[in-house]
Amino acid sequence: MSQALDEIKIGGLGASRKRVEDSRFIRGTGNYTDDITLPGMLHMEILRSPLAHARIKSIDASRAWQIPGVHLVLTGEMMATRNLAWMPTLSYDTQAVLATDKVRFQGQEVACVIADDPYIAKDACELIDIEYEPLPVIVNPEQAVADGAPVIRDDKENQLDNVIYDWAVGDAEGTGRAFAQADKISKLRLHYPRSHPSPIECCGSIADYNRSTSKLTVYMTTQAPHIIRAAVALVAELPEHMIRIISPDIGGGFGNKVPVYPGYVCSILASILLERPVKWIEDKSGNLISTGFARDVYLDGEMALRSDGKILAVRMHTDADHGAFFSDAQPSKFKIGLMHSAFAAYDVPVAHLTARGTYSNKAPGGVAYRCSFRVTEAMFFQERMMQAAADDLGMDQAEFRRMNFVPDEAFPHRTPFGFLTDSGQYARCLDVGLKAVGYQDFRRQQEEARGRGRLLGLGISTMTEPLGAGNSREYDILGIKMFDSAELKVHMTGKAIVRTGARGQGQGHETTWAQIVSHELGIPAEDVVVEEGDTDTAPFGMGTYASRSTPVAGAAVAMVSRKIRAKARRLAAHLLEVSEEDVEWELGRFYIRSAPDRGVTIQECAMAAYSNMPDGMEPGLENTAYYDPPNLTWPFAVYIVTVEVDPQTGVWDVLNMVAVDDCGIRINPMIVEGQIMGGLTEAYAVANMQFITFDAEGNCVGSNYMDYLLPTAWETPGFELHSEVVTPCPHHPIGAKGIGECAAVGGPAAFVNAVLDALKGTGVRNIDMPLLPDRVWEAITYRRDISGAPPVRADD
Ligand code: MCN
Ligand code: CUN
Repeated sequence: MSQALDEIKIGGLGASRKRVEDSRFIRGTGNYTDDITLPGMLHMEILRSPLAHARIKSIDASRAWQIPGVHLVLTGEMMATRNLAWMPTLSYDTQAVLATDKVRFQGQEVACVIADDPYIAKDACELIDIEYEPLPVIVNPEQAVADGAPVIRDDKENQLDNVIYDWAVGDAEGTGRAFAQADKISKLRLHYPRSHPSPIECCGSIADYNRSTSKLTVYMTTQAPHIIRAAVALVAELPEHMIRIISPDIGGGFGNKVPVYPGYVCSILASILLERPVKWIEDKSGNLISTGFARDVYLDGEMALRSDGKILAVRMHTDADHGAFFSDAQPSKFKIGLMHSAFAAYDVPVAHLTARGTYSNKAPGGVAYRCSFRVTEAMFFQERMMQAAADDLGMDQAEFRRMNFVPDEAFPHRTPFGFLTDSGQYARCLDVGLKAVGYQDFRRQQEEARGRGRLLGLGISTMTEPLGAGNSREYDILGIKMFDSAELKVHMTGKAIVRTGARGQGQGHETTWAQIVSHELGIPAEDVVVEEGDTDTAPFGMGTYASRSTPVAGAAVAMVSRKIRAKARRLAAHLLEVSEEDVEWELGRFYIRSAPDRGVTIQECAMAAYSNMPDGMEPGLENTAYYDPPNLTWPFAVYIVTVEVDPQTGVWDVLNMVAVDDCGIRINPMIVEGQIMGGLTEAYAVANMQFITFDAEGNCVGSNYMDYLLPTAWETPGFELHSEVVTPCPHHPIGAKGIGECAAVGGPAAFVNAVLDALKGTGVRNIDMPLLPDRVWEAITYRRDISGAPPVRADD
């Protein structure tokens, strides 16, 4: 008789285990970078540029040096003597650490003061005298390529204009032929505005250089500690084994903590120069105006359609505004990230995408804020185009999508831009969503309400997203191939520690990695501790972003557990005195095939690994696995929103929101739901209220949390989540796909589509996000098409 353990009871796959990390988070006993105090620690503050574009004529720091308690003032000139005034970016560009020649965006780092406390440092910053000569400012792609535009990156030898790249993918000729045969062509111009991840904890670091050991330890808010170690070794030319990067608890990452920021570099250099620990903690406005913006992409989209609704071809041109430095942290060889994941879920025979990236006098943009590298923009454009096309054809929104979906039996499917999607049940997800929202009923109500002057709307959005960067053939960061790792040490009493090369920022890795070990070995999840984020102890890995942890590091956890199980089987055979071939496995236990009640538990095997191993066997029960995924994982989701718009005020309320997510096997259903709710909340905020842009002088408008609103429980609508569609990932060891970003990626279009559906019949074609009430009202009342970022384009 089977004596297998009950997997849910021991906290294995599918158990909604409470998050173990929350015990410290909700008690306020987490250990964040700013909680760490080292003996003799000094504090660093950054002086930022008030101007968006100006030549630096002089910097005089003499008054700052005289303040008691000031230990060091760093300027670009001093950084230059160490070859550190500029640093390489992850996109093969360069970025100023501290400005030398010019400032190129408002908020750019110009100098740093290191002092006994942060207040002295801040006061001293204000005493640094800088003479600027203002230059003309560029705040959008149109201005960037206009005749006579000033060249922002005149520091680069061959950069004679503001264009970073011109990139194309797909089949231009074939697309042209398909457009020539179309019954209808549907066009749309859109802007996905800048948005900011705005994690609760800002960026920060404590660099601690110890001359007597030559060791540099840096505590920092990074999503990818090993990459930082490599960067410090290569850029600062320090020996890699003498660098230890530790990411303590992180108060939200959301992509904001992937890039390397000047503050990190300056604190490291300051610590080396002063031989004391130097702490830098970014303040809120510094974080909001200068670090890791996302999006800011314009689209010109066209769809060639047959009159029965079949999509014949898609043409897209995107203009991306990258700000002053091209510092996207994206590990693909593609210039505009994975923008060409657009239309992956639809059977589009041929497509062509051109993408141009330009510099502007704005903070560096292009961080992947809860999306795998431009996928958010891709899915938003796709789903807005789908809605416009259905409307142009006079077709039902749901029907139009269904008839163009890639069918279940067509996987693996080659997308029009060359990706290979792995699996999915798209139509089924749509059906579940439509049923949940009461689609036909709502359409009737909508008609009826319209008769009485009330505007109801329903928006559909779908998304599929390439999650899990690598594989190593196509993805690398500055030449380092993308893969990930896990190390598992099973102690003699059967308790274990697992470490990975990922680094969670709140996603629950400490809970879910233990569940994978549980599933593979039958060790109760509570007996497995998870540790991430210390380069001296964790195996080499590429960190956490692009929802790659489950697809890659999670897979490595499964694979290392299997290595451990293989060794345990040999130990079991030895304990049971039979040959290995006669040993069977069931959860938590090996037994003799011919005598099933004679068996040994995994814990007994663990003890034997240290006390009773067979002759010739290496002692211990530990191993490491590196996992190079064969493909990306492709989760799918359908989001449906219903709204009511008040035509008098432009205010819109969400009536209902239904989410159907298929991320394959769910390790922890509760955590997955938490991820989806978080993502939908962010999607709602971006669509409804978050407004951050730049005026003609390059001043950041909305650079505070009075204007850039963070959604609270008060304004966030309720979400109805559905989990009944499960398509296991065919190439992942436990069938899981990533989930961390899906809702933030697919969500925005559902809200916008719903509002525009409500306005159908008023002649309004488009309103770009955020759909603030005044913009909605303006569209209804006289504009019909509200596009672009408001202050810049208000006169067009
Ligand atoms: N999970 C699961 N079953 C699956 C898929 C995932 O149980 N089939 C669990 C995982 O084990 C993990 C969580 O869900 O605990 C998210 O897993 P995954 O989709 O692999 O994403 P990552 O762990 O790689 O997280 C990155 C992703 C990104 S890129 C952003 S941005 C984002 C997000 O996660 N930032 C977050 N969610 C966040 N959530 C919090 N609280 N804080 C952030 O900064
Ligand atoms: Cu895509 S933002 Mo997350 O990758 O850290």
